[in-house]
Amino acid sequence: MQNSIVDIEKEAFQSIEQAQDSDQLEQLSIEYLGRKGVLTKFLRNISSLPENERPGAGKNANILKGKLERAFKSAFSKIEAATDIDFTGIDVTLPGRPAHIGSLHPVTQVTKEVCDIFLRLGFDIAEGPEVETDYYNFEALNIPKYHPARDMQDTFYVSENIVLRTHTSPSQPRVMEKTKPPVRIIAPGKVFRCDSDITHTPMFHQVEGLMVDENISFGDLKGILTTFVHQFFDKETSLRFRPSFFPFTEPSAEVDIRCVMCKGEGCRICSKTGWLEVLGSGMVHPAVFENVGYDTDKYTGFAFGVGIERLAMLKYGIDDIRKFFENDIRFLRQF
Ligand code: 2NL
Repeated sequence: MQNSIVDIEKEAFQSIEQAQDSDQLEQLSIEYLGRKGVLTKFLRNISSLPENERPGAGKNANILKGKLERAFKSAFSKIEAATDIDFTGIDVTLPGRPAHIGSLHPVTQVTKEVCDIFLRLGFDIAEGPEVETDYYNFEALNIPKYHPARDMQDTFYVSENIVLRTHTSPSQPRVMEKTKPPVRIIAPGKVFRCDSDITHTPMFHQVEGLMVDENISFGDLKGILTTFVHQFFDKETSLRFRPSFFPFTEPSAEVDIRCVMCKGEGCRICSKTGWLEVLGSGMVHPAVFENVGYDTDKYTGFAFGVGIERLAMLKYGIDDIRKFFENDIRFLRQF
């Protein structure tokens, strides 16, 4: 009987070693450790041994039982690991899966393009908070208390004196308060208005610009904005400066460009006028300079604002502003 436990051990370990897969191992484990297994039978037969052999045989059989349990466990995990790295199913001659390379959102691309043009002209970038005080969003810019733009119908109010900025202009008095002229800055970013239809989304993007120094004239405004339009669209694009009104500039001018679609013939895009409105601009109102402590006898300046989505729509021929914010990958992949 003592011999036979040694035989069982030898045989079992040999079989475990030779097992090819987990099914064979499973079978073996039933054969040795199962209810009717070799080891179970051996333990049951112990009572038929001479009395003095019984304790030793029982102990040895139980030791072997533990050994086999551990051996099966490790053999199972070895086989499992080997099956995991089974390279036989891979056809190395197949072409690789293409990596989908993302791209910048068209609004981001156009913002960068506009900023790059002004950076080359010597402007710095000024950024400010999207949640702004009533003071910087309206008061500092000479927008009077009962101006329609301050209405709750048009502006998102966070509290009585805090709004979601309706333009990026507030970044500019923030800079002027801290910096003496000359100042040449552009303020890109998100702006918010209570408005939503084919041409308006409650959030959109703007770039505003400001240039302040001694002797800055309307001629500088025309020169800089003409350079900008020629670089952004093309050198052949004509511009038209049309009188307008903004509370923060005087005089003010709307800047139109020759229609990029019909070149002035008149089409759906330009409502048959041959012109497209692209920028608002003007000479900074002296009240704005007084608010930031600039000497209005010494300094003059011009400012302008441009909508990024509108520029992108004109450049790429996009007809609905809402496409920018639907996150439709088929639309975004085109840029
Ligand atoms: C538009 C009009 C404009 C400005 C923005 C500005 C900023 C300061 C002082 C004076 Cl700090 N003006 N910004 C001036 C004229 C027009 O934007 O139609 N934007 C899309």
